[in-house]
Order: sequence, then structure tokens, then C-alpha cells
Amino acid sequence: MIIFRFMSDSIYSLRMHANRQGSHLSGCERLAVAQDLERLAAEMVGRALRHPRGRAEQIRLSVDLVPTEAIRHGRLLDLHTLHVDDYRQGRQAARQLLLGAGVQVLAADAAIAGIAQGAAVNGCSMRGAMLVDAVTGARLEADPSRGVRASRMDLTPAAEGELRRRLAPRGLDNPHVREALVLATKVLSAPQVLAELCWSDDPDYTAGYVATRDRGYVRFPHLKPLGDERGGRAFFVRGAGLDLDALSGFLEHSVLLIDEVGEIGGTSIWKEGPCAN
Ligand code: WAQ
Ligand code: MG
Repeated sequence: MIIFRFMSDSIYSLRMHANRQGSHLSGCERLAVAQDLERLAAEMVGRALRHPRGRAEQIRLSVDLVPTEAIRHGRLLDLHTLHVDDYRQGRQAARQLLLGAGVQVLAADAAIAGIAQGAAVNGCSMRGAMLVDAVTGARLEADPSRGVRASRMDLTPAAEGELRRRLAPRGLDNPHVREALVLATKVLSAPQVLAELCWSDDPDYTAGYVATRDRGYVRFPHLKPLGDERGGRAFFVRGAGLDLDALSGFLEHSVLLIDEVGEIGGTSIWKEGPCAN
């Protein structure tokens, strides 16, 4: 196991959330040692001020010391890309992967439609993710305009270096990919979650993914048309017997420090039908 940096270092959770015109603009979460906090905080503020959807009007930063005994370690999900010609085909492929993971048609279609029309009630982006019952498609999160945020997860510096070395030759070493892969790994570490669906709310970033335990993180270059500001996330859960508070608490508060990188695979062409499952 790779150690964080020095065994004795305290680790902090650093979280940023920015709003513009009353709705979610940008968010970011990292785990860091004290020496790195100022640099990372400045980077996060910069990101919120130079967001492709406009300049933040309100930026909140939270810094919390994480008790060392609370830290879990883990391995990143494997990643590969399924080539699709356009976003319609991308959504069809994403739907097929969700069905393969045990998500019912009703639930997959409701989530895709929900993200496509702007997941928050006012048609804007939600700050967090929808929690979707994988059988009925019902929205389960306590506050549907906020959603559930996954936070307190990151890579160790050594694992981050290794990930970047593996992503770079495939042209994928960018913050969208790195952060989404870390987030999906934490989300799928909750046993109640069957799958995640995501595409970005940044107008210039059309890619998205489906993450499942069996297939890992499967990215699609197109899940929305270029220029569209609507994006979001859905976490599909087993609704029967679900303890909602426990799951939300796990996603928001449990600490996951990833110290092992998974496989970074290449691109294959999506083909409709059972062979793609
Ligand atoms: N927890 C829950 N939901 C979140 C979180 C979080 N920590 N962060 C963002 N979201 C939700 C929120 O509704 C955003 O509007 C939406 O996800 C999209 O966030 O090429 O860039 O940061 O492999 O815009 C995925 C594809 C990119 C990367 C995802 O998401 C690739 C992306 P964004
Ligand atoms: Mg975004």
C-alpha cells in the first residue's frame, strides 16, 4: 500500500461550492495535507471565477480535519471508452449498460430524461445527484433541488501521478475525467448503489459515463449536444429496505483515499444488442 505522503501527516477535507444567479455553478472536493491546502484553495476559487458557464457570485470553501482512523483506502474503477457517433446513440448505449446492471427500463429512462431536461426543479443544474430507485424510478433524495453530494474522496499523490501517466497517452488526462473517476469509485463503494449515470453541465464538455461494479467506468464521448448547459448525475439504488440517511451520510461524509489505480483501457465501438452488455 502506498502511504499518503508521511504517515504522520494530518489530512483535511477541502470542499468548494459556487453559485451564480441563485443556482449551482461549480463544486470540487479534495483530500489534502496541510501544506497543500492554500494552493488547492486558490485553484478552486480560480475555477469558480473562470467557469465556462459564467463567473461565480458566491463561493463557499470548507476545510475539515479528517480523523485518521476514519480513512478507508481503495482502488479506482477500471476505465474504458465506448465510441458512439452522437449523443442520441450515446444515451442509447448508456441505457443499455444501465439495464445490464439491473436498473429497470422505467428508472433508466426517467433518469436520462431528468438529466436531459435539467435535473433541478427550475431546469438548472443540481448541486448534487439524484438518488433514483432502480426499480420504480422514484426520486428518493430528501431535497430534490440540491440532491446528494459525494465528497471526501481523493487519490493519494502517488496514485494521482500514476493515473495521469496512464491517461495521458489516451488524451484523457483532464480534471473532468480524473475527478469523475474518483467520484464514481466512491459512489460504487456503497453496496446499496447499483450504478451511476453522469454527464457534465459544462457546455463545452459533451462526454459522460455509466459506472457499474461489473464493468467499471464506461465513458461515452457524447451524451449531450455541444453547447448544452444541462447535465447531472443519477445514483441508482436498491430502494427496498433502503436507509436513506445512512446512504446519504456515507456518500457525503465517509472518507475514501484511493491508493491504487485501476486499468485504463482503450476505445471500443459500441454495438447495439446483447453483445454490448
Ligand atoms: N456529488 C454528486 N453530484 C455531483 C457532484 C458530487 N460531488 N459534483 C457534481 N455533481 C453533479 C451536479 O449535478 C453537476 O451539475 C453534475 O454532476 C455534473 O458535474 O470524459 O464534468 O462537474 O470521462 O460538470 C464526466 C465525463 C464529466 C468525464 C463529468 O461533471 C470523462 C463532469 P460536472
Ligand atoms: Mg460542471
